[in-house]
Amino acid sequence: MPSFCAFILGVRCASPPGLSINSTRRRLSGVGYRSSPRVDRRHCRGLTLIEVLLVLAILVIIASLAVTAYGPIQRKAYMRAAEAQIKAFKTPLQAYYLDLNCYPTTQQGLEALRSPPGDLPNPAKWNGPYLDSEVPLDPWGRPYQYECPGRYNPDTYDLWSLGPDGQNGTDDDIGNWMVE
Ligand SMILES: [Ca+2]
Repeated sequence: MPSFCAFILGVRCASPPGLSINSTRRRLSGVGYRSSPRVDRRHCRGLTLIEVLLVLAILVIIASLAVTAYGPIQRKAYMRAAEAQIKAFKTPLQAYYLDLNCYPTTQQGLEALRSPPGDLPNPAKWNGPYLDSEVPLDPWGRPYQYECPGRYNPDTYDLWSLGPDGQNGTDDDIGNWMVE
């Protein structure tokens, strides 16, 4: 029966002639027996275990390298996706502005693009929804932050993602004042 290491590595670990049943019979009968290099079966078993451990170690190293390389790539892709989403908010917010002559207030938030806020002075001017689907979350699954008037854009609004760390006001925040 091929050993487990042979199965993993595709190497046939053939039983040496000196260890087969037929050769043992021939050895006992003295017929057809030809001396052959002695093979230590314990050596084969020990090598098998080492090979298995080596393969497992290599797989662990490859997996860790893949995770290490994938992390920054995914982070960059998420940040670009957040930038694209923030830019995409600009069109519906401008449409809202054209209808109501103002942007949604901080309290009304981005939900004002989906359903008319209850405190609109003239609800008939609301001609939405201005988004085809629910207000999207950022690539990390958190709501986009919105303030109007903005701290960075006092004449319009600030719209930003908390970024990878999920904390507000840190260096990885992604705001419309950065991407527009
Ligand atoms: Ca942040």
